[in-house]
Amino acid sequence: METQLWRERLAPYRLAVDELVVKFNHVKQQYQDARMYSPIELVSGRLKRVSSILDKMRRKGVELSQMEEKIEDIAGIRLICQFVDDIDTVVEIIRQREDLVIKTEKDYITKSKPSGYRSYHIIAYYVVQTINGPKRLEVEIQIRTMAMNFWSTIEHSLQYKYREHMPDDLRERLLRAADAVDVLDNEMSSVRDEIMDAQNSNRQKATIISDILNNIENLYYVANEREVTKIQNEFFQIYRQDDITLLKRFNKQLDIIAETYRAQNPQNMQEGL
Ligand code: 0O2
Repeated sequence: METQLWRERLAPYRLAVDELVVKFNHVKQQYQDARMYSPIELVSGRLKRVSSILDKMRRKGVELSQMEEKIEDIAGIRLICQFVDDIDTVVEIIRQREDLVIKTEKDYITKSKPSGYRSYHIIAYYVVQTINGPKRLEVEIQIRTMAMNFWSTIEHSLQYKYREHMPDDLRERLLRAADAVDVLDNEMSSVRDEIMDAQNSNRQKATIISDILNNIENLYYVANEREVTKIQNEFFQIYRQDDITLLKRFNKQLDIIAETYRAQNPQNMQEGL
């Protein structure tokens, strides 16, 4: 196939990758906007390289004409989670989506591959709009934890380097490392509540601080400069104490001050104050 033809044939897959990366990032964003924990930590996507497609076709004895139906991972999306339990949540999110129709699911987490590889794979149908009309194609979605991703990225590079000739001792070490990843994921799951508490309180603190700064900025428009400077200095003092209860209380006081000004000068107040 000519380079140009490859480009044309792969273009819808590139579009699918681009669209799904945006969509899954939006899922993450929606959780964050709702101040909820997002089961998706990171989203990435890739179009399989032509050389990798050809390699896989050769390995599986696939003809060029069968490429689209037999090579399921030309468009690949990877969803990285913090905890193993998040994987089930993400799988459920995908099952519920109307733009993805699941063809197959492969659970390499309950039963890892002989190499030690762990990940959850979904092959799904997805429709993209092209100038020639809608095109339904297959995408592979890999869902795994950060630890699993670390292992598989390293192992993938080594596989690439050694092909079928990976030295036995290296294979053994990778298997041991895969076990260590499993232990790490389980350990992290067992302290999940504590980690999530810490992350929640960090998020909460960041939100309060941004509310306070927003309030102070808005007061600049309506209060006199001396008063705002005094409020600002007070904020810095409270901020240094690193106490979320004090920050919350201070923010409430600012709300009351802002409310008073809003009642006095409704036309001067910025939206949101
Ligand atoms: P690349 O370079 O990532 O694109 P099957 O017929 O179902 O047995 P298939 O189609 O290879 O075989 O499906 P499988 O086994 O679910 O693998 C799909 C992809 O998962 C692979 O694509 C890899 O990305 C990843 N994967 C599977 N096994 C391993 C493994 O042992 N180690 C690592 N690091 N990744 C793995 P490709 O085309 O093989 O590779």
